[in-house]
Amino acid sequence: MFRKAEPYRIKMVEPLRMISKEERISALKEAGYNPFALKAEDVYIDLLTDSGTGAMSDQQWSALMLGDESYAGSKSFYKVKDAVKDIFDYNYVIPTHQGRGAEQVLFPHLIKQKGQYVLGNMHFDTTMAWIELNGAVPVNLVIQEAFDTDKEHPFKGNIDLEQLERFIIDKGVENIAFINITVTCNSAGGQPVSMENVRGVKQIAVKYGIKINFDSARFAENAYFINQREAGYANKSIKEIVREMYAMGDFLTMSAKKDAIVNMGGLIAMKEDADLYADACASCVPMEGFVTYGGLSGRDMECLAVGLQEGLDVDYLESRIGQVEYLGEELRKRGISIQWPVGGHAVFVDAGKFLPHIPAEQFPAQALCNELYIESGVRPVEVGSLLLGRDPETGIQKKADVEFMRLAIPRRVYTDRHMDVVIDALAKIWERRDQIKGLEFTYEPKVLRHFLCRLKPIGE
Ligand code: P61
Repeated sequence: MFRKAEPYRIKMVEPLRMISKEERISALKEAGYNPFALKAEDVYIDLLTDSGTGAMSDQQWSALMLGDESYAGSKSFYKVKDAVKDIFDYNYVIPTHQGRGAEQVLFPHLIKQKGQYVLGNMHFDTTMAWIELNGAVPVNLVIQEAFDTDKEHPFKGNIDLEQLERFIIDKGVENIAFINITVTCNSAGGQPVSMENVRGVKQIAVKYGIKINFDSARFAENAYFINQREAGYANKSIKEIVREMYAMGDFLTMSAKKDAIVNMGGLIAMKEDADLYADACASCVPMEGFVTYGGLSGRDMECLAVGLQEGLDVDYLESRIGQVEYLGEELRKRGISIQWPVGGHAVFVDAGKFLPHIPAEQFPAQALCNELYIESGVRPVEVGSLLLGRDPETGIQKKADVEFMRLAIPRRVYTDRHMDVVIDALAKIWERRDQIKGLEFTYEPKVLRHFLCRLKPIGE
């Protein structure tokens, strides 16, 4: 198939340096076999995350100069508010410093009593943490197909509607705090949620009087997949699709560091709930800052207002998701299992299939991340049992449904030649995969351990 080139050209560059293999081996040892502890300058191609790592456009850099740094009522805030109204048709907007800031401010007002459930496709880890810190229980109800990486399904981020309704009936509607739909579903591999599925969730939500939040980090990529894969949407614009979807929700939280292509920022927005907005405003002031800046400078908000619109550009989305597809398809051609079809922001390699001799409690995906760094200086991230952690009651290591190594692609940053480096390196590792060893802890923090833990290869 003919693939167009990137719909932009490069005006500014940032040099990259590849240190020697010996230096990489010692850098990783020093980092306790945890790529989070590597110095970024020792990384050649950084695929740790697509969060806050995108390249801003000339329009965004120009907007930055217009930042209104007024403490209250900044002009830049009203530009963000207008963009949110235009794209999502939500009336109330609160900026936050990033996605977890939005969760921190909003969730206490949605969780009315301890022990309530928050139902969703798959909550991301910080989202799960803020649900739990507010005394509620996160429940993942993504469809089973999400866990079968080789299975073809266009919307592996969908919620299992039968399970959703059964859960509400079993536990009682008074015990459900809200429904949280994550678009795209990061933990399942950047997998999209279909419009039909959201319609189904909405029907159930209306039937039982439950509110819907959209965790909106990758809302534009999700809309692009609907445009590409769902019947009836091929001729609709990305914005029309976003509006149709968000009309079915009540509020949104957003890490703007992804699809809104800014290096820092987040949002809360409500469609029409003025009381909830007032409550969230009251929490925002002590937590994030005054309600017209919420942890962001005026210039940050200028870039955000522009980025929200740029993220909807269909040529950009085609090129971006085309690059993720290119990486995924080339790996598959070499026999490597990935979450298929590829998601929006990353290729998720099935490390359980790559390294079947390493059990979950020795973290096969983390072992593969480390091997890729040593081979090529590429830094991926583990999304498997290491990230999942232990059962808080029993202390037993939980086993992830799939041991993923995530190769997250920053927006507008790397070329396909960078992807070729990743492909060649993984193909080499594939040839000697049976020599790779599992890992054990030398230091294990209690909460969100994957950021700060230290490990060593078994037997060393
Ligand atoms: C990521 F290693 N994601 O994917 P904040 N919702 C969703 C997210 O994907 C998300 C947030 C909320 C990250 C950053 C990250 O253990 C990790 O702006 C669907 O990061 O606060 C963030 O948004 C939170 C990487 C987060 C991690 C936690 O790479």
